[in-house]
This record gives sequence, structure tokens and C-alpha cells, in this order.
Amino acid sequence: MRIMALVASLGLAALAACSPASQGGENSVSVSDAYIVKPTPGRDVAGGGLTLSVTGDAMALVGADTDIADTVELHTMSMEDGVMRMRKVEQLDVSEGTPLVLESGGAHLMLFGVSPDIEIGETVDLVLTLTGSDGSESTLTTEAEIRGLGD
Ligand SMILES: [Cu+2]
Repeated sequence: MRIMALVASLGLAALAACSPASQGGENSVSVSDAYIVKPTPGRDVAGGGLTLSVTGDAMALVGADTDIADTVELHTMSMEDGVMRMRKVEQLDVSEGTPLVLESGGAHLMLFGVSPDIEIGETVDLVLTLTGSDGSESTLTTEAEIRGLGD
């Protein structure tokens, strides 16, 4: 719940600060291939991915939110003592020429409390919160495709 409150407050802050200058004029951000993997029956935890590109100043992805899950976390994967471990992180950096690729097996989105009603093939809104190098926050809404495991 603490995480949800944080995401919500970031979203509100971004709205409040949503002046035309929030993108710095020259920064542009694009998202492609956003997806969420439908959990297997009886489970409510899902992985997700996307590719985030920026032009201009470096930015950081600091949060994600969607109506179909209670919380969304940013996770990294690393090999420790021969075992793949996931770790929650507060931000993932992205800079021009180095897109941020979130996918299974690497850094990814992790969704908790996922609605059992989502259907493979449908799309849902995914709201990303980004910070600029000057600390300004902005949000970006993209559409994530619900996929089946292994698709
Ligand atoms: Cu994870």
C-alpha cells in the first residue's frame, strides 16, 4: 500500500507541475512494445516489458501504474551464486541512443494484484512516471498489450 501511495503522489505531482516546459522543449520520449503477461490461473503476479527511448537529455523511469493491478514495481535481474534474483529498484535510467528495454530475463515491470478479468489480446493503459535530469517529473500514458505466457 505504501508503494501505491507513492505512485499516486508522484502522479499528482506530475499533473500539478504539468507546465509546457516540463519536457524541456527538446526532450522527447517514446514507448514501444509495451506488454503485460497474463498470470497463470490462480496467480495475480505478472511480468511486463516495454522499450523506452528518449532524445535530448537523459531521463529516468521512476514508476508505472495501471488500473488492472494494485501496484507496479521496477525490477532488475542479476545472477547471484548461480541463481537469478530479482530486485526492486527506484529508477531505471534511459539516455539518447541507449533505449531502456524491459523484458523477461532482464530489467522488467512486475505487477502485483493483477485483475483476473484481463484477456489476452486486449490493451490496457499503462502510465509511466519519468524524471528529467533537472528533477522535473512527467507522466506518459501508453497502451500495453496483454500477452499469454511464452508469446
Ligand atoms: Cu520481478
